[in-house]
Amino acid sequence: MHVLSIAGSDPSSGAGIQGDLKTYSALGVYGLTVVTAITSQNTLKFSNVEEISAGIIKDQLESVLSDFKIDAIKIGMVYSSSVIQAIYSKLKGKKIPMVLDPVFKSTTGGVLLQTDALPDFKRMLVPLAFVITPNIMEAERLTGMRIRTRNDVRRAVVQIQQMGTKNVVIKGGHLNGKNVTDFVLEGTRFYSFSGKRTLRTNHGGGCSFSASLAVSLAKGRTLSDSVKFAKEFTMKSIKNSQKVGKGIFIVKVDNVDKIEKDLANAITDFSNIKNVYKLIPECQTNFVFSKPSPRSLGDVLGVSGRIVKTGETVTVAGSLKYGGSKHVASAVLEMNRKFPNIRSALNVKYDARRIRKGIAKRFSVLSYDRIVEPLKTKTKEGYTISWGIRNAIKNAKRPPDLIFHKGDVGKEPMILLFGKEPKDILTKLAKLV
Ligand code: PXL
Repeated sequence: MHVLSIAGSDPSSGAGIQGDLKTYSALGVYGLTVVTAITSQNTLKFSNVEEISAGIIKDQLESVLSDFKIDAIKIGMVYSSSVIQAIYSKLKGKKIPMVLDPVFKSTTGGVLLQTDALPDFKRMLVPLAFVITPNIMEAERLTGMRIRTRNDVRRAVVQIQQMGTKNVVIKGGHLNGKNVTDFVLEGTRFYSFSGKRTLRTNHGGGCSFSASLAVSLAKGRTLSDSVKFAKEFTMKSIKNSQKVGKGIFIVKVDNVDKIEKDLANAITDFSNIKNVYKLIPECQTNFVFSKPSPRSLGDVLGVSGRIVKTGETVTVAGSLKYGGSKHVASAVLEMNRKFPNIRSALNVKYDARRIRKGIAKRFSVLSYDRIVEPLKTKTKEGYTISWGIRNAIKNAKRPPDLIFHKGDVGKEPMILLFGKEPKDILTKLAKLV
């Protein structure tokens, strides 16, 4: 998964390009960057800024757009009309979901958008955006309205949407109240999310919100799920913010879901194995990781569209979802009942040489025979694998590393690898190939 940030450089690494990259790493996606301006600032003061020329902005965009499949774009600090026009010329007509974060002023007071650039910002960038994410002050500048009440917000989101964006999120942190409410206009639906206020002036919160929102949209989640996710991610990063320099605190981003981060990293490593396509069976591959003590498929994270063979490479089709896998996840559920430490599994193409290698490496190797499966489970979709695993481990004293079966009429033989975490499975796999 690749997410592109078009934003300014912040040498204190709390916000801007550097902050975005930290968010992308924390969430297990690959971050690409196009730098629009270089600021000089620290946690005490904003001292200077210089924009990047339109030519180099277009070249940077060309470089990333021509090489990578980009799943979402976040636009942050754009500073000048010339930068805005360069971005617009390369992105207009592109069908990539864009999150536009209107950053006008830094936490320490620096100018991040020149006053005379606001009309081009509204005219060119807002219509490109799938969603725009102003805070109250930024929404006031975009609309020219004073925003103090929920009713004001309601009028402002409509006015901003009329500038051409599909959806609007107004971050309500600067409105008075015990709670912080974020407001969403999704198409014609207006709704809000409230959460406890974290009282701490911080640097980087806005960027971590828009960057994590872009990640979630890249993964194919709905806008409302993505806003909820970004809000939780950002609240946590503000709560964990640290005094790194002498002035204001800098947010500390961390993945809300370590299970997802570990699985996403392992899938990236799996996809990069040399000749990995030879490991993919006809029914394709899934790689799953469950929560501790899973009760149902909904507790097991997997790839919703599987990892599929595409010529001599593989493609991760779909996104990581709890409940995203049926078969491999059923195997983990069954295994976990007897061996609670085992929470991850991967299926790969059957090859007798791989079984022999596993045995030679002293793996615990078990198998089951689909031919002797009772009709009762055979005819129930999704039950075969649970039956098979249950049978294979019936007399096992220690958890198996590998379980295989040799198929049945019309059923492909298969190897399943098991481990405590996804990275254990990759270690085992490396010994088989
Ligand atoms: O948080 C907004 C922001 C974005 N980009 C850069 C910044 C800031 C805030 O200081 O410096 C480069």
